[in-house]
Amino acid sequence: MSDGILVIGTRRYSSWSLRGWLAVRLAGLDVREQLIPLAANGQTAAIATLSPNGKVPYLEHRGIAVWESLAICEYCAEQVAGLWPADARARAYARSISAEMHAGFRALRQAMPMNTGRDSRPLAAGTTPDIDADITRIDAIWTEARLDFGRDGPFLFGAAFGMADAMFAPIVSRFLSYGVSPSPESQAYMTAVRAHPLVEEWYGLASREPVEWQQSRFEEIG
Ligand SMILES: N[C@@H](CCC(=O)N[C@@H](CS)C(=O)NCC(=O)O)C(=O)O
Repeated sequence: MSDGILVIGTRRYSSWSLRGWLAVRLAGLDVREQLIPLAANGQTAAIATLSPNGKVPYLEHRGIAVWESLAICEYCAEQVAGLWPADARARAYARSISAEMHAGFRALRQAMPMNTGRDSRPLAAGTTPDIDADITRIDAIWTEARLDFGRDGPFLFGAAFGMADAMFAPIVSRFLSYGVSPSPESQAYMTAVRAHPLVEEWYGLASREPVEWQQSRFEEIG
């Protein structure tokens, strides 16, 4: 018998689910996964009956309910040590960029929705100044974190893939599938994130989802 349940949406598209799922797996929580295919209108009725905010990811662990991906990351980081950096300055930076991710980059997220099955190609319509500003800021975050805190490994804070990496993993996915080419430092980071076993597992599971779950609003982006 497991300790609870993690509710997620279609793996191919649900970037917030990926963040919550990575957090839960990094913490090693023993929870059952319930996957609810996302509805084309963005208001999936079955999610509304389970999750307080009507969105995924949603976690119930030992009777405790947690929603919002960043809150799930914090809850998971309370369960095992090491998922935020040990050093206070690095930890403050990791939390700040994770909160910035949770709250922002709207132009990029809207124009380039996560689609793990998309063949890598730039947006046919090109980018806008707002999208470019998001890309520039993310590139700066990754580069600064890698150079300041991450020198002993391939991830933002070094050798261990942690909560900040979980928060940015869907951005890595977007950059890869929409042909975004940031700095060489950021590109090396993207390669490392994509190759992480948990990210690889997510992509593998996503690739085996029924084709009926695919949505034209995501698949037909040029
Ligand atoms: N701020 C929320 C965002 C969660 C979110 O928007 N999830 C989307 C899927 S990626 C969702 O559940 N949408 C409702 C739906 O598609 O029915 C979080 O961080 O968890």
